[in-house]
Amino acid sequence: MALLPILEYPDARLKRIAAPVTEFTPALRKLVDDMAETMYEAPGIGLAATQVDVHKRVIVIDITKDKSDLKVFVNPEIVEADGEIVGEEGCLSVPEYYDNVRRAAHIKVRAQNAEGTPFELEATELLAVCIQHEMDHLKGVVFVDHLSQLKQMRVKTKMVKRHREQARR
Ligand code: GNR
Ligand code: NI
Repeated sequence: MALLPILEYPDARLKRIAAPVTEFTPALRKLVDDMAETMYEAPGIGLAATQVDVHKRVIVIDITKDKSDLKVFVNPEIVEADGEIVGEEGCLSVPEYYDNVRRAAHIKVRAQNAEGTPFELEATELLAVCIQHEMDHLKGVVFVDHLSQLKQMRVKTKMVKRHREQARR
């Protein structure tokens, strides 16, 4: 297993569109393992391959406190969505910034696991929010892209400052 570096906003690579996974190989298993380790270490409740500069449709999620329910979604598609929920989101690619985002309250997702076996899952609340947040990453969308232009400018300024300070250390 290995920890993978996480891209930070406004890195242009976070805008890339992930390609569908076509081959379920040991390399895919390793990617999933490394992404899970990276998510747990961060710590975060989800991670999209885009965030570790791998532009494939792969997501890992575990919203439990005790790391007891790792969910892997390969080639996820939302097949049903209804209702609205507004919740505060954060992102490992936008450290130390949190803001409210509107999402569908209830979704049905169709995906494959790391072995390629298809499954469907219904989700509400935090799990639904997290799946939508991760699926946005696969489309090159970061949660701050849902905020006003003014807020986006402020977040960019804050991140550029953060990266400048990191470079001086
Ligand atoms: O760790 C994370 N927490 C979180 C909280 C509210 C809504 C979404 C998330 S996902 C985030 C990890 C991350 O950046 N995934 O892409
Ligand atoms: Ni994120």
